[in-house]
Amino acid sequence: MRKAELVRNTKETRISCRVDLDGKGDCQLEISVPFLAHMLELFARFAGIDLQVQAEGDLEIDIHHLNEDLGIVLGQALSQALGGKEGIRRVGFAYVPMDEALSRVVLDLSGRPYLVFNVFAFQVENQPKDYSIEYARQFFVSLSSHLRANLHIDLLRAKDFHHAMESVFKALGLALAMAKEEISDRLPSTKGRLD
Ligand SMILES: [Mn+2]
Repeated sequence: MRKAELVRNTKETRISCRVDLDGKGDCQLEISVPFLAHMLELFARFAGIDLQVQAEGDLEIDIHHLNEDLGIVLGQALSQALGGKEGIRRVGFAYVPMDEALSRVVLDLSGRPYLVFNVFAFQVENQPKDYSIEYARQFFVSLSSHLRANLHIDLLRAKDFHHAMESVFKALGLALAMAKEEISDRLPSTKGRLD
């Protein structure tokens, strides 16, 4: 059963998360950053994982803590659900467009956290006040660190911010769908462990 359940409460945020890697992409998200909830719903659907998240935090300051901590909790939950990673493909990649925007995400569930994030504010227009390219970068720093994954995110072209972010989160989901697939009975490492 590739499932995990996590609760993380701090003085800044309160987050609970349940994930089923072999689900159907069903989501129940109560996240007080609606834009990020929308992106995580797309991610889960494209990844084929069931995701339940309840998250609230000190938004009277700004979304910084909740955004970062959501990346931490989601990364930890996915990592826990992946377990020993026996039999998975381990690497996944995807290109996903959204109208004029096109993103490529390449993911290796290697146990070695490393983020390459080639998404830049100058590439997009219509950045909303409540989210930004920099917030997205901080979310993916947390996610890659706690998923212990090598994550390369490239926004190849775009104009509209919302389209750009949708293409990134969908491509991440599709890359994870490929990487988490169980294709053998062996650990996908010549080293003998993935941590
Ligand atoms: Mn949308």
